[in-house]
Amino acid sequence: MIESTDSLTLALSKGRILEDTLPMLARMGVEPVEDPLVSRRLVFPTNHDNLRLLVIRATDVPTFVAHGAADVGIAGKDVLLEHGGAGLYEPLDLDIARCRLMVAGYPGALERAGNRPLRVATKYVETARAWFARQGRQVEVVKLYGSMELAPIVGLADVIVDLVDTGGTLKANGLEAFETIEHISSRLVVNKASMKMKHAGIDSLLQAFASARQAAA
Ligand code: PRT
Ligand code: MG
Repeated sequence: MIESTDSLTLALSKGRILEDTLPMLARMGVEPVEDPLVSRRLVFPTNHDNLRLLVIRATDVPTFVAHGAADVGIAGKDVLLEHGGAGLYEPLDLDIARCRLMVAGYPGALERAGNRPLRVATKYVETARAWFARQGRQVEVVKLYGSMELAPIVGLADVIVDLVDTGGTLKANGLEAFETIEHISSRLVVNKASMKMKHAGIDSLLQAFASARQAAA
């Protein structure tokens, strides 16, 4: 299915993106040498001599691709917004791992902060700053790497900016979602130099992903 002599490296991330990507790869006829869901390998040759997979942290995917350590990658729009996208093309929305990036907190938290700067806990520092700047609201951002939902509970922040899927995590912690910053799904990203130098290979990989996405719809 993927026909070209160009050697390609595809960066994937552990967790839910990998779980949603592996069935697409299977539909494309791509089989890793070992199951990435259980193996501790970081590099996976595949049944295609010219395609290998890297399995890395979600937030590292744009970095690997922008530097050319991988030609192509799959990353959440949340991660891409925060990275800024320099050095990357984003040619395809794979429509997997969907969720929303939202502002959330205890009911009434935005009003209760009054006119003082709003304290915002998030892993998405740049995206949150830009959002509140557009609203004309002053903020103090506290950077966290996980469990954002805990911040309002322990008084670390008035609100959080985090991903919401079912809303179950917010609800279980007595929090509610206020507004949607962005609808999120995972995107295929391509290194700008690779797009030129390995055009045939990347084009064939893109076509294969586009067909696999349609087959899933
Ligand atoms: O674990 P690590 O730090 O390496 O990375 P990670 O935790 O970001 O990885 P992973 O696999 O959890 O998420 C990777 C990507 O999946 C994100 O960048 C998003 O693009 C996408 N995604 C889709 C999500 C969710 N849905 C999601 N619901 N990522 C995280 N969540 C979390 C959310 O942060 C919150 O804690 O799930 C919780 C909310 O879910 P609900 O269903 O209770 O609302
Ligand atoms: Mg995680």
